[in-house]
Amino acid sequence: MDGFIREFLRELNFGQGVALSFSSINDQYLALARTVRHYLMARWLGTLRRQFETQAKGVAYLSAEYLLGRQLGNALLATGLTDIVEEGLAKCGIDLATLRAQEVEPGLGNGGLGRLAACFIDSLATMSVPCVGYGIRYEYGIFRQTFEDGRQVEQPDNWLALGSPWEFPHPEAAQIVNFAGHTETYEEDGTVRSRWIPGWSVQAIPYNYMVPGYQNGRVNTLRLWSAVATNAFDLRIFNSGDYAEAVRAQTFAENISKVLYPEDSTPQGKELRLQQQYFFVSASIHDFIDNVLPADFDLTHLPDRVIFQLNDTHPVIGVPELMRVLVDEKDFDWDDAWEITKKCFAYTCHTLLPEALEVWSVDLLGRLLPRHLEIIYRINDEFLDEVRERFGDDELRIRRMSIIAEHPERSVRMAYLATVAGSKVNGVAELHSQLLRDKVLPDFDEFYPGKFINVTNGVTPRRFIRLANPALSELITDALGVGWLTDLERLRELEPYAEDEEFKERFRAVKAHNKRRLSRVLVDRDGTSVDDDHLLDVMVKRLHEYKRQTLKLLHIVTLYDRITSGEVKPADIVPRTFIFGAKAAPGYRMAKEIIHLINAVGSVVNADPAVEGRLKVLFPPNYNVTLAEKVIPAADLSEQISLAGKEASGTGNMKFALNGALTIGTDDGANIEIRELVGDDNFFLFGLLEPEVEALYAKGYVPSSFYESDEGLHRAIDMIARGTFSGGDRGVFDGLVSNLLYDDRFMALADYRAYIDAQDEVDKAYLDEDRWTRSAILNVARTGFFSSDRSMRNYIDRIWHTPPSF
Ligand code: KOT
Repeated sequence: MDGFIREFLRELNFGQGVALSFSSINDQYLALARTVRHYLMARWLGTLRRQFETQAKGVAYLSAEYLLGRQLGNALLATGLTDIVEEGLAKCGIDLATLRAQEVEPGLGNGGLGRLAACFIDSLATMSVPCVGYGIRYEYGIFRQTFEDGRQVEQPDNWLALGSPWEFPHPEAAQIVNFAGHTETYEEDGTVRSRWIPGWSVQAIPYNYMVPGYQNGRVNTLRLWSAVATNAFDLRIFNSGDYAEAVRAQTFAENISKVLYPEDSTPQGKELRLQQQYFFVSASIHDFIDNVLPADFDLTHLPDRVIFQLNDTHPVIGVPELMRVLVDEKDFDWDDAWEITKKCFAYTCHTLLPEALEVWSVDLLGRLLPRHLEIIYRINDEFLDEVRERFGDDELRIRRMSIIAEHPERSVRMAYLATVAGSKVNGVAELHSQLLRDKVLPDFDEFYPGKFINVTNGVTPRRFIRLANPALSELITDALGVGWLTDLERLRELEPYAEDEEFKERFRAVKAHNKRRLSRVLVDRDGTSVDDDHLLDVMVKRLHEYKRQTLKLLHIVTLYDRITSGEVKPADIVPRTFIFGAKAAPGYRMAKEIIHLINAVGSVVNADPAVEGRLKVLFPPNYNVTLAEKVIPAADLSEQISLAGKEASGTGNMKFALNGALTIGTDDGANIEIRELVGDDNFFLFGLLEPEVEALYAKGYVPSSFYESDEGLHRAIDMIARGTFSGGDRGVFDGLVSNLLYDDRFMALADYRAYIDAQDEVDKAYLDEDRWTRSAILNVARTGFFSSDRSMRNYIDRIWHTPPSF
């Protein structure tokens, strides 16, 4: 420990340039972070050296998003230094928790997709599998959400402002990324070839981040790219003397990595977004070839050294990029290049929503990446020839399967390109993978037998159990001993403890402790709190109509109606605190109205003395990974209520179950697998099944008919429409109410009654404390399957074939 104190003080004095007695919390945090990263450095260098020596095959995970969460706690856990550091700091009069709270989390993702990438790289490091994560170092991550009069307001997330001790810039390893210009043909050895004359370029500067394995001496790398103007820009400008133009050009280049697009599952097709995608993918592929492979490497063997995993379609432009590198830069024959490329990519699809499937207009793509468009056309021509060979001139089928869509405008279907190029295509939960094959890409499934597989998502137990829930972790370790954190199926051994009175008592104490901890956090950040004796009912996820936050609201309004109408006495209802956490895409109007309504209902319900404090609605702004780590361990009830067939998987659902919350959920995404594992008695299922949803759409869904025929629903909607939550103003939520009554694309009204009935069952179950605790323990014991270590094992065995390399 003395060694630690010495190093910490040295960082503070010589790194930060301040004496302990004059240092700010931020000084102390930065010095501590740098001290901890010193401990990881030898392991990092060792990992890189061994990787180079063994030349083992590795994963290059390509993702436009990484939602990492805070780094300090995870680094301490990985190194096993937490206790030493805590004691050492205490000797200096410093509280470790205060320094941990100083860290601003890198919010370089929107939600599930970005968080999944972070869980996956954690698991790969912990399993000693070679992996480089590639992405973008956004200067501004996901916006900081505030509320003004209950409405969402977005503030810039300046996460780098106070210094970023976890990153290592490497300007000397910059890559040049070209854009625009034109192509020209030329003749060489009697063959006509094409080459790209780019119009402009930017530099991609890599920033490396450590990805420490859990106490295994291994540290992998996350490499995020930052855009800066090229020297050519500077020179031209210097010479022209036009300083204003110089600065404008610089800004133009640097805009590429300036800000994360805050759309989740609704790509906007903006040019800057395509620039971002090509920027990081091109830099990453070149980086792998130039810096990871030895100088004399024969790229014919590239598939033996790397698999580029495409995290949804955002990096798919990497397919024509690798073709371009091989054919145009490395002189490969087209067919040979295509054989190599097909083996080097695999594609994960994360959605089914038609509006989330990315397409780029040919016009835009051709302007920004003219050579890539040519390559895509040729890939498509050859692919469609193969289709014709198999199925004859079936024009409808050709049109359906073409990578190029003709309507409403000529465009490139990125999911099709990924499917044609990928060695495997995977969905993220059983139902999702099935629907992907049956509904979204059935022609491709028929054409490529065996290409489509399922790998159900997972979450890292290091962050979401051990770090987020130390009290539960201690209880588990007391029962099972060590080792479960890297072998999560061992949680099964907890099953007998579901009948053990002493264990149950301790389990309840853990929940109560976590609720009080959350309450303190909420008091500090928002001046709100959670009551000890309330059932804590939580819905935290992006705001999206398909996720149906509105259905949750209809439940709350119904309970409120039961009280205010005198139907039930407050004392006779189970007291509940509802917590919402949700950001809406800034341009998504309906989502923003729903946020406004949640806050409006909260204001009225929380302030109404008739409720006698039995219901409470909290909506802490700016839900992020840091808040998730406090909210999830405190929850009793996990709301996973998307319309069946719409949520690809969900990963929040897994985090709640692993932390001993019971789920109320539809038959959707990974909920299905959770329910199969925990058993029907320990899960509150409700709602239409996916085929029933399809049948109802087909028959013609009339939401107002449900409103007409269900009194509770009628009354709840009328309360909103009448202005109960808007000071009597009927106009405020009119758009939302009309949408529910006349459109309701995600069938909230159709599922209302089933949902209310299931919630009434929840109340009954909660009153039986013993039964509830038993179910909660069984949820923990039976959901070890959802470790991202298991997901990674599936990818390794079935897609990547990248064994551990020690
Ligand atoms: C975003 C843009 C385009 C296509 C898909 C997305 C997307 C999907 N973003 N997040 N997702 C979520 O990914 C999670 C991880 O697989 C899933 O658990 C979740 O259901 C998706 O909605």
